Amino acid sequence: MIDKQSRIPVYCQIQDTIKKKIELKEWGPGSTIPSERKLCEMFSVSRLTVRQAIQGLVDDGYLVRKRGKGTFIQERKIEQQLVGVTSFTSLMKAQGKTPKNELLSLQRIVAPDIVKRELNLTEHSQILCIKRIRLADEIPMAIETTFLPLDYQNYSLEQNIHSSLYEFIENNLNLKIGNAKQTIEAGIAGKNEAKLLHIPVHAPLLLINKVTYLADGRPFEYVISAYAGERFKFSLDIRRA
Ligand code: 16G
Repeated sequence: MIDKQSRIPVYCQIQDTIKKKIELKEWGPGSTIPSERKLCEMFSVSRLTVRQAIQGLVDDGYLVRKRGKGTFIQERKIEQQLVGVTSFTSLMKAQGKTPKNELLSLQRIVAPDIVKRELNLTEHSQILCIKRIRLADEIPMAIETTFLPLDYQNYSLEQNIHSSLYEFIENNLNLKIGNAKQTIEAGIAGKNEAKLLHIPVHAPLLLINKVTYLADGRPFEYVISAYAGERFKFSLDIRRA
């Protein structure tokens, strides 16, 4: 409990107590914290001290304020280690989450120039363009637009699109996925992304462009994704150059 004689400032002691509650999941991710009045009673301190403690925890990313709704425990971000080519489905399963897709559109289109270039396609090549929202435990993580050469259309991809694309490619088409190259950039959500990802307009996004190759070196997908920055992070181990 709070020791007012201690040399540790009272607001820091409150922060430590709250951090412990978050760590022990006494206060679970996504739930609201008690009202200011309750916190004042709980710690026998003034509103000013409670506010100072809460502000620090918001600044450090433990808590998040949602306008008109209150202050919430920040959800832990999902982390993707950039070590190997993984599918969204297997990444979520490995983290104990239930993956889900919402199909926004599936179209045959003439390949945009960048896709033609990256997938080594000829002029006027038609491709499959699949737009999906990728969810984990019903929470939208990313909007993913995948461009695939049309050879895949003959293999009932349309019927399988609600499950894993990588499983379909490896299991149904007997192809082996190899390596990938990708870029990650910062972005902000426009109206459409905000609506689809359930985040505020101007919230941070991680924008990824990726080309994935089969084990034999043929490029087989070009993917553009927008991940909700507040829910996702990428990590990698690096060595001294
Ligand atoms: C991941 C990949 C994406 C791939 C998808 C397949 C990244 C940044 N993106 O989201 O390129 O198309 O997984 O997922 O790694 P699926 O097999 O679950 O459909």
